[in-house]
Amino acid sequence: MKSSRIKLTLTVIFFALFTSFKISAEDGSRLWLRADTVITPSEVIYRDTGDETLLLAVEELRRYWKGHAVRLVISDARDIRALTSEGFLIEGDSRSGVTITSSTEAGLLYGTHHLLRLQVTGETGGSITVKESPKYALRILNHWDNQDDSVERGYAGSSIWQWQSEQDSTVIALYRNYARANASIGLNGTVLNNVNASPLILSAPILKKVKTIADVLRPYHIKVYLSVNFDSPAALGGLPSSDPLSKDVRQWWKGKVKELYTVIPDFGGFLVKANSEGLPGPQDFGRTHADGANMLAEALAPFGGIVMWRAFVYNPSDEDRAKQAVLEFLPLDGQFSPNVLIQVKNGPVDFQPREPFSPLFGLMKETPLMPELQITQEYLGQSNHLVYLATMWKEFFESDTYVKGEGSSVAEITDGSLVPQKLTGIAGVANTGMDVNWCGHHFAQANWYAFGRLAWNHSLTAEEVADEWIKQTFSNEPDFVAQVSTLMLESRETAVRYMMPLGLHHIFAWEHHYGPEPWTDIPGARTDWMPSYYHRADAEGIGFDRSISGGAVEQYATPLCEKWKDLATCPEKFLLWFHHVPWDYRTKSGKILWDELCYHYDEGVQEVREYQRTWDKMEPYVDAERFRHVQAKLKIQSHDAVWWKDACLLYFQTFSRRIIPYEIERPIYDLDELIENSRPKTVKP
Ligand code: GCV
Repeated sequence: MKSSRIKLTLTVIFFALFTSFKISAEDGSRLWLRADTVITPSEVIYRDTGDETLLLAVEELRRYWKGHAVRLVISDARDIRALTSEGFLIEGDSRSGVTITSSTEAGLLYGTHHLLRLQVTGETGGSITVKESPKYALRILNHWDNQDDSVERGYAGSSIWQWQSEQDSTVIALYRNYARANASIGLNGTVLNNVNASPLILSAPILKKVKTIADVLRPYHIKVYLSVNFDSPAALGGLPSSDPLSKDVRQWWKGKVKELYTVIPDFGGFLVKANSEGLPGPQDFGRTHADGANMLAEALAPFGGIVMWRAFVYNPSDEDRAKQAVLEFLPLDGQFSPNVLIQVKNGPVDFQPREPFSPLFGLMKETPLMPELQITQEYLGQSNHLVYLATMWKEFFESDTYVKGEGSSVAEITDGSLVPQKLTGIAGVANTGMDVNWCGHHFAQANWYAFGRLAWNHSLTAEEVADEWIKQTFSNEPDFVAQVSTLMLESRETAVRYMMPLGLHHIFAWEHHYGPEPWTDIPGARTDWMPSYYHRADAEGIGFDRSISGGAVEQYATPLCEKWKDLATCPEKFLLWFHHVPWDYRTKSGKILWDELCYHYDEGVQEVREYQRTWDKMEPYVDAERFRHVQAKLKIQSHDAVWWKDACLLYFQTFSRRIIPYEIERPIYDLDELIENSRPKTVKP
């Protein structure tokens, strides 16, 4: 038996046990769903139509609701009609009874989870009135899982779909737990496989497995989607080409889609990465992204399916990589079929610890855009660093694009509230795997949680989401909540400080994206994968000058473009993103740039050490197992922060030729040794 299978079996046994009686071990497998089952279930009043989603809501309430009776009502009364079909109204009082009303069973399930969340977080004391609809219609996880069970940029073990194993009761139970977790945070879709898709995903044996997954997820109101390889007609179907304008190719896709809907009647649609990082696409046949997307859209439309076509495209060329998505997609605005969304990463490069928003948001006015966020921490310490991403996502949602005047935030543009959209959606690259705690780091669960909560309601604050998560996952103890919440809320800025302060970006080891390698320059490899392409350090200064005429800054609307173009008004968090800045440039603090950089790196290091001290004080509030696990991870993070600081400062010092301006701590590592080894020998993740 493979070790992941053994782990899976143990996890499932664990799940089975905790639903029947309280156990004290805490390995994180229960996620934020840790409420104890009630001994005497409350009354749940509902009309039994046999609907599976409704019955799930009933079961949740019977198991976990501690208040008076709950009534579940399907209604299309006027106040309910004002909600979207997944919306709900909760009214009542936990002592005299609560009613959850929605126009659909899915809404009742979401309302149920909302009510239970209020109970665990201690907010069901008085009368309750909550009326909610999700901000985005499609709230989807993207799994970068491969059929061999590996996960691209996955740091929590092998694929939870367990493609290589039989889908026995153990595997099915795991799917169920996954679906329940997603439903509890308001998600409603999942793309099962990697965007670097194998054509085999559409082969009959795999579709059989996909059907099983879809059947398990359906009652939880989670639709299944697949990433497809654009060359499937040739690679899988044996056609001479995959040209989207070929009649045979179109027919092949129609046949395949029909086959899919025969087995999965509510199949969601396709996610496509095309003509990107070496993958096939319509441009291989002299066609456009619109030709490719519309061909698939035509096949899916009769069944209500959609296409999510990714805008993550760049080619090795003289054009700045940050500009390329706009150059390729803006000319196609208005040419996409109504059931196509363009899925756009939050920033114009690639999920960096900090990026300005992608300028496609706002520029593409005739096409629904679906933000793509990355929950898995590819560039943020993977599953070793504690980095709470809600603050980063809030920064993105709240970014003002100015395309409709001041107050045109990315969130309001994409959710259809400012500019009506035919479709609205948001995607998050999942961080789940077969690790017993699902995400590798207990605190990485918070990012899965936060993605769901913000996809449902992006106007929640990062703090509100953190508090909810802490209370459900760990403890309601006010001191614990306050201290851990502060730590989480600062953690992203800390990571920016010790990794890439002041707008630096993409200076990672180019293969694994874990640690710093600002020096890497591999002859013959793509320049736009090399750190030197991004930091451009030289004797004069550092940073990527995107403020030149025709530079990436010009893809932003007035007044952002002018503000960011001018070194004096560019926010310092984006300084080296948009400008090549002299080492002796005076920053707002009065320090020269070199010193400012040095202090940022050091602050990052000191902050992680502070997190270690804070966490050590939390021992009384946390079970020993999770306490030690987080403590060990923080130790790695603390080492890594020093590694980042030393590697970057010692390397950039070879250009700046200035001294590190403090005595707090001299570099621990040696530059030659760092360059020789991809990571310091002392640290084992
Ligand atoms: C799935 C980055 C990642 C790749 C990823 C790609 C994408 O380049 O490093 O692993 O591929 O983005 O989003 O398509």
